[in-house]
Parts: sequence; structure tokens; C-alpha cells
Amino acid sequence: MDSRNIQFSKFLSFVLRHRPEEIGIKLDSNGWVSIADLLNACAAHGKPFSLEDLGNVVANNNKKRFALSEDGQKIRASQGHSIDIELGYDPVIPPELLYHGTATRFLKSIRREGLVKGSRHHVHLSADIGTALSVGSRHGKAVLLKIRAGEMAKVGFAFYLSANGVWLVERIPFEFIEEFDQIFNSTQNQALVKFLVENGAKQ
Ligand code: HQG
Repeated sequence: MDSRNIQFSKFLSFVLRHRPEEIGIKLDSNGWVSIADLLNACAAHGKPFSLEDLGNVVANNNKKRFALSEDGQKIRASQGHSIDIELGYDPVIPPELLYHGTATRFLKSIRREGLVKGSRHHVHLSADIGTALSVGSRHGKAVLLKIRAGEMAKVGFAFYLSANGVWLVERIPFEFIEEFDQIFNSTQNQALVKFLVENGAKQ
């Protein structure tokens, strides 16, 4: 995506996940909004984007953050919301291991209370290490956490898989978390983190 489309994508994430009222739109209870209404509202708030721009962002966004309705008339963000909507995903059995990237400065508190969802609807996990490290590096010095998701599912935690492949769960008690200390301690792994972050999924 070129820089204009990246800018549009970030703006869409902002209004479709967090602040629709910023441009005077309302999402339905499942997070959808009419594309026509969205583009009109963007234009009215100094962000004139065309239908083609929107198609580009939906198709080429690096994490496929946005989904279109079956009739192609509506759009929503596939995950990451802080506003009160119901995505309606069915529970899915997760793989045995999933990953969460965070920052070293959060570890003390994570060791105390596990992973909590904060302002979002869920704790977000990925099936691959690169994405997790890329996410973690947004918050500071990245650290990788390995989550024993299979065990969690066996004791009753519900996992969901968003339309764009992000694993979601309400919370993760620390007993199911393992830290990969070596990822950020050795020079070699610093280089790996740098490589993964530079080449990983990043908006
Ligand atoms: C941390 C991106 C202290 C947590 C990604 C994270 C993701 C704690 C931060 C999506 C904690 C929250 C979400 C505790 C969790 N004490 N810190 N007990 N429990 N944390 O941005 O996971 O690119 O809300 O580790 O792909 O970083 O936007 O969550 O560091 O799917 O499409 O609190 O955002 O998607 O930060 O990222 P966030 P996240 P997009």
C-alpha cells in the first residue's frame, strides 16, 4: 500500500474500532457500517477517499484488518475493537501453542495478573512468532510469550479466530504462559527480533 492508503487504513482502524462518533457514524451491533455512509462521513470530515481507495485498503491491508459484508455494501474491522459491539465469532479449538508479543516493561504485571484484555474485547494472540514480536515491539522492547492454548481450551477457556486470523481469548492466567527469555537476551536473538519486526506484519 502507498502512504496515502496506509493513512486511510489507520484512520479506518480508528473509526471502525474505537471512535465512530469522531466522524458522526454509527456502527450496528455487529460492528458494520454502510460503505456509502462511511465514505460520505469521511469526506465531510476532511478525509475524501474513493470507493477504489477503500477497495484497495480492504484487499491490500497487510493484516486484512477489514471485512466486507456478503452483499458488499457494508464494512467492519475484523478485530481489535474497544467499543461495545458483538463480532459473533463461534468458539474454535485453538492449536496447542499460540504466541503473544508484549513489552518487557509489562512483564512484572503480567506475571502477577496474567494477560488481560485492557480496553479491547479480548487478549490478542497469533499463531506465528513474527507477528507476535511485531505487535510487542509497538509497546517497547519486545518479548515473546508462549501460550499453552490447547491446555486452556481443555479446562474451558473459549477461543475465537477472527476473520483475519487473529486468535482471541478473554484472559490468560499466568499459569498458561511461558516466557522466551532468550529472545531478547542474546545478541543473536536481538537480530532475529529486528528481522522479524522489519519483515513481519506491520501497518
Ligand atoms: C499488555 C494489533 C500489563 C499486552 C495486533 C499489550 C493485535 C498487560 C498491551 C492487536 C497485561 C495491550 C492488539 C497485564 C496485557 N499487565 N500489561 N496484566 N496484560 N498487557 O494494543 O495485543 O495491528 O491493546 O501484552 O495485531 O498489543 O492494530 O494489545 O502489550 O491483534 O490490527 O497490554 O493490535 O492489531 O496493548 O495488540 P493492545 P496488543 P492491529
